[in-house]
Amino acid sequence: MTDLYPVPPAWAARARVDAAKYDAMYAAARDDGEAFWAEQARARLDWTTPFTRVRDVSFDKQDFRIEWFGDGALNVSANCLDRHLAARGNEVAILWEGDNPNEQRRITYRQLHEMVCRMANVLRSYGVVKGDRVTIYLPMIPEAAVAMLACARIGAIHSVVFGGFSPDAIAGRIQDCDSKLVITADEGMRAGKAVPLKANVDEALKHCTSVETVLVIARTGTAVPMQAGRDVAYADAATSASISCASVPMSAEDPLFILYTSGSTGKPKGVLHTGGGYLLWAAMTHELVFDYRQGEVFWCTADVGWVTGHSYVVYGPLANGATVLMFEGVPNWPTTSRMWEIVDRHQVTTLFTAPTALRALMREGDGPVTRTSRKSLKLLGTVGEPINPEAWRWYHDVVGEGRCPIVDTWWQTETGGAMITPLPGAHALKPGSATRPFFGVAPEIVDAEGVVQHGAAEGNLVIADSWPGQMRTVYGDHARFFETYFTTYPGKYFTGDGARRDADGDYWITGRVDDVINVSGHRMGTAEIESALVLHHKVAEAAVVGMPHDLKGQGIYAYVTLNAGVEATPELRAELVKWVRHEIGPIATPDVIQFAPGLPKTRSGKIMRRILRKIAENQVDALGDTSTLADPGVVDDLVANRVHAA
Ligand code: 6R9
Repeated sequence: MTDLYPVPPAWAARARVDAAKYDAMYAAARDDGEAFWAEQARARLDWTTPFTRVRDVSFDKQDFRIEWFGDGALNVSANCLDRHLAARGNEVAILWEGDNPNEQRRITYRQLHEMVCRMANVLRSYGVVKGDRVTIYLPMIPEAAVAMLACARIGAIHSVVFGGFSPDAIAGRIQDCDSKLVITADEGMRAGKAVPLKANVDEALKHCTSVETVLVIARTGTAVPMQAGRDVAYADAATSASISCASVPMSAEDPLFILYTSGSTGKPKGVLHTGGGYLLWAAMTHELVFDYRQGEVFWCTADVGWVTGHSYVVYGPLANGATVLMFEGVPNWPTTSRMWEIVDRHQVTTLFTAPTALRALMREGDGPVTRTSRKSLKLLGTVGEPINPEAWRWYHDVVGEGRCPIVDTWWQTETGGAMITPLPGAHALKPGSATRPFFGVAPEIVDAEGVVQHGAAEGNLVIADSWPGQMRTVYGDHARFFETYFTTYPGKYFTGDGARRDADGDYWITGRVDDVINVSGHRMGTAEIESALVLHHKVAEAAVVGMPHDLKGQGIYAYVTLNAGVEATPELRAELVKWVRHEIGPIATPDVIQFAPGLPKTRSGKIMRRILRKIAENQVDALGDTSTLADPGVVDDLVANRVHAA
């Protein structure tokens, strides 16, 4: 039997959306989407040119297009800043806490506006114009938000690269979109250790020809090598820059940003979002999913290098004039109470974090939590991976003392914002279920052939129609966009996730059904890790699959075939782990490397990952039919030499 946590009566009474209103709004968005979205877009955003067309969408190959509010114009930065100045200019936009708990900054909307205008002027002075790409490689400091909004202000397209990525990963992301300018910092700080951001950029740029300028923000103040003619200390450039900068009106369908994310094949793809529909989705979901009220302190722990940081640290909250908490450090440093101390220090009302962080903190016991107050909290949220019911209950009972509903938000880089999620005043909660679709979201469960399943069912999750926050293309490869998302089940957007719908109509996400693994809430393509491994001169072939992992959700299990004559040693195993960290970044660290003389292949040479997955999961009795393999004998060796994770 599933636990059911009904809507607390106080929430039903005060929330923006209660059960009846959810039903009415869901029906309105479904039955007359044009009117529903026109009203939302007018009410929530300021347009410099009002739109007359609401949507123009076809998921079919012949006339494939996705356009929302296409003849309207607006500026995203003006929507996040300028329009709040009159009423809320002196209220705090960003409350920042550094890695070091003694470092705090409070930035009002007026100050943020000035910082953004100044940086926008600096970007302009280095020749950045509308449509240019700017890569942002920064730690979690307010300047990361400033940089994003400065790009948006002048119509440049930002591509934020997570500060944990390696020089090679940065280089690939710069080359793919031909960035003209990079914004970075001397160093970042995490758990008391410096991260050499500028040095990583220097290394990356050895392989990039498009970059003309590198702006370096002084985070730690350490001296870093500066290349004459290319590198500029941001502080120097900013002193002479004006704090006023008119925002450029942009078509609603002009690109706002590119964010690279892993898929099942090839290199990470540049997910492209445009200004109008994306901002509407981020703002509306932020307000309604979290029932945000003016004056509350909203804390999303995601790094701005991920989509969650884009939508719920920067764009959604700032479009709503919210106060966001931005945290530079990690949840368990200097103490395992750090998260809860931050909640108390800044009177956080809403905490939005990832199951992997909760599992790690849960392991420390209740003490680090219960020695803090947490009275300010009213709502909790999770995102990034399925949450196991045990972690859900701990979050609910211990962190939230049973007072705070949990919104388990399912969505993707591609969707722009939350898609399937409870609304706290409307939906009874079930630990592990993302419950119901947001307004305008039409989820369907289909079988392998694409047949729509009704009632209680399990299968693949597709979305049958467009929503404003949907990605518009893969940067530079529109064919890949169509191919990746709209060909598996023609006429529908395929999420890559599996899901179950229970008899009440609630959705349970069961995880990826493609070759994407979810490590600590971070998406990794198995293909990316495989290509990193085979780059090593001793490796002939590699196959990577996910394995269950108590803390990370999924771990990385790599099968490696060495070149002839190379000896399989523990040293080589350690070297390969280091190699992958170096090629991609620490988040791609393999948990297990198993040396395999051969991989299970079909006669046509295709690796049968199903078998490799089962071995990694230690389900060696459930390997299924292996008779179609070219050499069934390899399986025995793989099973006999299975490596147990440390
Ligand atoms: C926002 C974000 C997307 C993938 C997605 C799914 C998994 C995200 C989830 C969840 C179960 C949730 N995922 N939220 N699975 N329950 N609440 O995480 O974007 O990095 O693109 O990852 O994450 O598998 O397909 P992204």
